[in-house]
Amino acid sequence: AWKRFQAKPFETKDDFEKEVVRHVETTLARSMFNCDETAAYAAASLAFRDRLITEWNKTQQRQTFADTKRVYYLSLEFLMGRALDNAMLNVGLKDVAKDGLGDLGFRIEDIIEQEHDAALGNGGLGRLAACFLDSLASLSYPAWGYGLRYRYGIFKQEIVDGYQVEVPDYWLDFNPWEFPRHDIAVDIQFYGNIRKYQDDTGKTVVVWEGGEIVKATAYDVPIPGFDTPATNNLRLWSSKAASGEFDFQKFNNGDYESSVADQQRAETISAVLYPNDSLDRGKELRLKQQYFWVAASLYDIVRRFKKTKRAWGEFPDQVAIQLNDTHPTLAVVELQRILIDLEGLEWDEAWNIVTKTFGYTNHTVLPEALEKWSVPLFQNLLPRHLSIIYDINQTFLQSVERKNPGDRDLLQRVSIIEESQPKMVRMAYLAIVGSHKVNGVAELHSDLIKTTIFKDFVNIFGPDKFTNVTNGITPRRWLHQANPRLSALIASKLGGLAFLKDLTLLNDLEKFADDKDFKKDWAEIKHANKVRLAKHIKTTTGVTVNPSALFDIQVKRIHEYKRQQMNIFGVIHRYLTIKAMGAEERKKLAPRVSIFGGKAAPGYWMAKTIVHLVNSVGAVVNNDKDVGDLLKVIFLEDYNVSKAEIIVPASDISEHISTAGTEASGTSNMKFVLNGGLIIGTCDGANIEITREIGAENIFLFGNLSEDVEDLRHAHTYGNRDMDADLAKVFEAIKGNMFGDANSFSALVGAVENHGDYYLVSDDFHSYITTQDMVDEAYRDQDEWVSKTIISVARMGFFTSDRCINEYAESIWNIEPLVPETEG
Ligand code: DL6
Repeated sequence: AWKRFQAKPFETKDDFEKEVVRHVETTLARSMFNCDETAAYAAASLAFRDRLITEWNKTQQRQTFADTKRVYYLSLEFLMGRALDNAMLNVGLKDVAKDGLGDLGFRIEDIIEQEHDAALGNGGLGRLAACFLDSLASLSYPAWGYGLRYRYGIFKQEIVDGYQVEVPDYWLDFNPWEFPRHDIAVDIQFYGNIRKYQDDTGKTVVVWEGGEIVKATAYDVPIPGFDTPATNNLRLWSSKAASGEFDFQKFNNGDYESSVADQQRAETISAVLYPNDSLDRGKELRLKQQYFWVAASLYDIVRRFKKTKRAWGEFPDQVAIQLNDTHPTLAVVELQRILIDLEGLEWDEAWNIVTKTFGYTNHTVLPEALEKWSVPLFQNLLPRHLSIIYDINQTFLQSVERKNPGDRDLLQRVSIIEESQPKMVRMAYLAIVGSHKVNGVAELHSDLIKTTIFKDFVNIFGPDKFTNVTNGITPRRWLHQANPRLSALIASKLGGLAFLKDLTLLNDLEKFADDKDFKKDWAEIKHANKVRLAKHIKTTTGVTVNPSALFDIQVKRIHEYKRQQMNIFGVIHRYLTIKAMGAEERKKLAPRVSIFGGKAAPGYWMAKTIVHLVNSVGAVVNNDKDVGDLLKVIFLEDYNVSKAEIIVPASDISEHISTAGTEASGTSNMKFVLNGGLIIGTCDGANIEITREIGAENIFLFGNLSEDVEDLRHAHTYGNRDMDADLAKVFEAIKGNMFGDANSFSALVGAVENHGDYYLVSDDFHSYITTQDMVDEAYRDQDEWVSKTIISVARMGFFTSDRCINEYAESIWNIEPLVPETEG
């Protein structure tokens, strides 16, 4: 009977309007007479959230009844961006919402703009997780994401006098997209001691007792699939004091401050996202976050499994858990602890279940990013887990020893415990030993991890344990949402939006690469996107840029390995070249706008110096009347997902210029090409596969190859070396205070001149600037350029995150989609 009363999702404009009005008047307790854009955003979001929750409930019921295997994606970062636009598009009701909001007196664009980005991530790793959630739902895979509900996401970046200043990102003031689940709370233990005793049967029992308890409460975020009712769940944990309240005794005694201390200490755990994307600092709070999150998630996963009343041996048939980098590796230990300490399984049986359950994705070869935790810190915070890690290590090393008798070096190299002072737990090794599959995120990267950092493990476990899943991006957000006009133009030629779910259909666009009318429309859309970005630049920086100039964009986290310093040195070289040119020569130059954006980790001084140099160069160049429109240099403040949606569709060329072998994959390279921009890049990460797919004639590759990097570095250290002549002139200009006090930039120059040039800036500089000249040359032939961009888009089908998810599902998780009956 209850089915008759089930909520019915709105489908029409009138029903949508009714829902908006209902939410304004009841949920928000406001009158429609004073409904401003903030309230309209809130009400529209709540209307869509209700709609998603109805489908979310059905999806969960369907999965429970089907009793099917689920995948759990454990990621400390989910860089989701905005939800309203995405929800409207994924359920196919954006036009309905647009008309409905129009009737109520609002422009949909203004309403979308009200939303605060959910910025629970640093960069590539977190955004990949967000794309994966979209694909998992769109493909109807039974899947959950598990993460932390940070009160403060990645900091907001302000540029003050050319310097980066960090401002807290308090994004939770009003978040209509989350559902607090006060009924789902888990007690998480820290510190304490372990006690061993023998039970009546003589079996050794270990108990972890004492210490402190913190409560994890769940907040659910519905994840709508595109063009399917399937709606998955992202569960984010928030920390609270276990008692839930402050200490009344202390309060009554007038000790107000310390009465809330426990509560505050507990809440600190989920308070902030650590802002480092490629550096491990080994802080206790970070380890606390990691354990808090994996323990709560595993409790939830195990509870769900136990409801099925299956035998433990069936756990890996019902549950796949993917470790997004090493951050959730403690889950391996926690599951082993649950099985042996709480469920009474024997070690080997438990370990067999654990290793069949987990898969581990590596996202970097940078040594400074590989997590290690000091043993004393571990011992204090998680004593039982440390003892289990020792047991895992012992069993593992014994098996290595059996196969490689007497090779003590090998044992030391692969030990999960590093014999340093203090001893350290190597989390990547623990993740490898505890998983049945390990994957890198692009072909070159997956090859490199097998031949460098994880080489010994390939010999021990055999090559089959190591695999590659090249990254991808969701075309729903990164084409349809970010570039609606291009998506519509493509749809008009391909007979609809089916390409958004099968991106290889883009192939058919290739036949329009020489179609005059199509090319005109294509170019007009690019120009309109550049006009939109130019407006954004004007509003945020005050600088006027010419939308007909070549837009050259590098937006990503600021890091020496990504080489924004090489880009700005190249810009200075261009500036000096222009200054030295006569009027006739200048006429031949394509005007260029060099656009940078990205955050530097707050403690990463070199990266902050790069930001400062870009701004200082901009201050000089943009005010040099002699140069005018020929060159402008822009730094866009506070790069984030919603800004990327404006920036990415507006590029002519984008830069992906990491030192070969350092960028695991990159994903913005894919976004830019999919939006009709060409790229200049090194033979690194996914650039290599992009080249293979779109053709070498459609990409500007330059620089040394990864196999030469080691020799070059060796030569820097031990040989005589001449600085690239053009780069030397750039350095002279910097040292001559052309861009302000040279001392501010001496570390950047010194890193190349005197400190080994680890990132090979000088080695690659000549080929970089000559390739940039080729870009100028190619851009002059607009007709040919537009054809290249169309052909490139047509060949980007491989880089959808749907393809990645299907690969993970088949080769790592062994799960099947559970397609709702309403779908084909
Ligand atoms: O796999 C997603 C993304 C890759 O595309 C980037 O190349 C890689 O740098 C990034 N890795 C991280 C984590 N650590 N580091 N460095 O964000 O992952």
